[in-house]
Amino acid sequence: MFMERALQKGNFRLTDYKIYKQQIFQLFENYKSLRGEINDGIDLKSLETRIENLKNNQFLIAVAGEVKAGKSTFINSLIKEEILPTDVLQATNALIEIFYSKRPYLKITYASGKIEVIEEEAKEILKEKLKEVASIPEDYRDIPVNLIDLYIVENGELMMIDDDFIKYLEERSGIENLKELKYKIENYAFSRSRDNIPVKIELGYPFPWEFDEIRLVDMPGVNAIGGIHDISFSFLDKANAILFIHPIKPVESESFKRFIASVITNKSKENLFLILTHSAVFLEERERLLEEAKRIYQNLISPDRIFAVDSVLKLIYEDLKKGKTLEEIKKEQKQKRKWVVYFKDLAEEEKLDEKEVFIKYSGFEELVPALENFLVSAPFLELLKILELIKEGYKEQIAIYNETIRLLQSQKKDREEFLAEIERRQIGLKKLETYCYFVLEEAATVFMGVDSPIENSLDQLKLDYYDKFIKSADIEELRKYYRDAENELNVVVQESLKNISKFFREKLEQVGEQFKEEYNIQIPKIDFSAIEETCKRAVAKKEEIIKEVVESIVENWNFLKPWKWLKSSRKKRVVIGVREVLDSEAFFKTLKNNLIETFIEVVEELRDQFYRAFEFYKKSIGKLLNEKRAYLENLKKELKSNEMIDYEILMLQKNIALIEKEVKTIEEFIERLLQ
Ligand SMILES: Nc1nc2c(ncn2[C@@H]2O[C@H](COP(=O)(O)OP(=O)(O)OP(=O)(O)O)[C@@H](O)[C@H]2O)c(=O)[nH]1
Ligand SMILES: [Mg+2]
Repeated sequence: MFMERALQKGNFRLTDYKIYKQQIFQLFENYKSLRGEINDGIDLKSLETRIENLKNNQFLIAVAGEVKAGKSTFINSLIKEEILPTDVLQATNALIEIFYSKRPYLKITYASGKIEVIEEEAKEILKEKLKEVASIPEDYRDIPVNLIDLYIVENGELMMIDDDFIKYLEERSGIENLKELKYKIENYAFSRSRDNIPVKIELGYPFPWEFDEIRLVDMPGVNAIGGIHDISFSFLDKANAILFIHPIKPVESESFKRFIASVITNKSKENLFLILTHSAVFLEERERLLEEAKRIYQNLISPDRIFAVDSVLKLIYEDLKKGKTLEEIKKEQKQKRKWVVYFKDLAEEEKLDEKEVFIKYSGFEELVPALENFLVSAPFLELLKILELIKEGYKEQIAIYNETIRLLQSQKKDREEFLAEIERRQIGLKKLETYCYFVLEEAATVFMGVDSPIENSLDQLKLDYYDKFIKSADIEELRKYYRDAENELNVVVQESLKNISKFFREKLEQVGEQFKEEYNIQIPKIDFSAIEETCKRAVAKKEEIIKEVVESIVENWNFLKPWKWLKSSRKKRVVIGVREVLDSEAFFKTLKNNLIETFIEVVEELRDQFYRAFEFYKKSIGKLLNEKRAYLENLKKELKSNEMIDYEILMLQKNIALIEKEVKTIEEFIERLLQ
């Protein structure tokens, strides 16, 4: 496709995207009014949905990485506001969503359901509050606070810490000798309750990063041994971009490898960036380390997705832009002090001005455009597709008007001749309809049945994932594979629909030539993209069911209470006593089996849905042909005076002129986008 190719070299910025988006809304309004009641083959409903989706489009950026990698500092430097607390340990279950809001506010949802909202407060107050609820005192760094919190979320307050519980914590966290820290565990656990464990933190702030469509998520740190929690997983799964933050030294990162291998889905890998932070600390080695990272990870992530940055330099740059002097910055914050001193010297050496040196060495000048380009290239492609569709509609409108003009002219010349002409076309259409049914029959034998490509893909998928489910070593892997399977199912559906459309399109084109000569009729345009959308939606019903299942797993993805999951989302009741509950192996086995069963059911039902969607093609084509026949029938019935005919022709020509002007605008627009 030329569009995809043109977009690859793209250099799209979010600001351009916003402008173009606005323009396309206007073009669509024009299209709707010009089109009027005429059916140009473009499915207006489906086009409208696509426009709506563009309107509501949001970009979700997930920022993940190990504890203390510099996630919060990175986000602050990106949004140009030091609002997230840094240098405090982010509570393991508390992820913070940040988005643009004219009025600052902070909303905290606790496990008990209690909601706290702070509005219209100064930055410092929001920051303090965030620190209070979303972080864990450094003292508790050596105990598995996340597991304790999770237990309380599920079971309510802990009344007593016994040996069994400590043993359980040891097993789950991989931390040894927790017994010695019993007092600390007690101190922590007794201070926690559902009322003070946050499950969702949302921060709206008027940060001066221009893009109100962006939502950033500051994720709790992942660690090398364990993976991530389910809330984090669901965010990663939804994210348009995932930024994995890692200090530039040492470049080799076990957590990153594990993150790719068994945490994120295959689909999410396509959205992954590796951001190496603290690059000012190793300024001399920076290039070498960056190259090394590109080499080490070459099989995991494309080199143009790896960046070296220094968030603190970027923060100093933003301070300077806000009018602060280096002296002031130096005094204000200890952590910036030495960089101010060092880079001031460097600026003199390199004859750069103050601002230049900080932004240059921050690395953000490379990262931000690349990130923006990545985020908006998919919506840009959608913009182009919509423009092409509208253009196609217009072209069809012009064809219809021209056909009508010709008919009107012949009506004026010789009425007998005119009637004969219409009848000929009607016969042609009737034949066309019969022919379409032949095509449909042919399609049915190609696309349905035991040996069809769809059946083969579905069977293969079932086999592949059966194997993966069986072999997965822990719940995390199982979760990833289940999502992978779901995504792949989706791909099978989309590919198959595309193939069916292609089949019809080619067949109809062939036959179109023939009919044009013989009957002087144009085959009506069929909006295959809309048919595909509709079918996808019909099939997607199945997908929602998949989602429900996954969500019920996610929600109850808790080793402490496996029976809850088994009861709530499966019909089968598995009774496991409290003791056995801690026997996670048994739980894992049961979970695996249930998952496999569910998956196979899902595939089977999807198949049915898919065949039903196929019927839809039949209906759509039949409907179009009928409409066209009725239109000719009407022309035949109406008796018109010559003046009336002249007037109508004039109006039609006027319409054509208007449409042609609009087509030209669209063509210029497309050209600009592809530049
Ligand atoms: N020089 C330099 N220091 C950085 C950079 N990024 C973070 N830091 C420092 O590293 C420390 C930890 O940064 P945070 O942003 O709190 O790290 P985090 O990943 O959010 O940590 P957790 O939320 O606890 O997992 C802070 O003292 C930051 O000032 C960087 O790019 N360059
Ligand atoms: Mg943090």
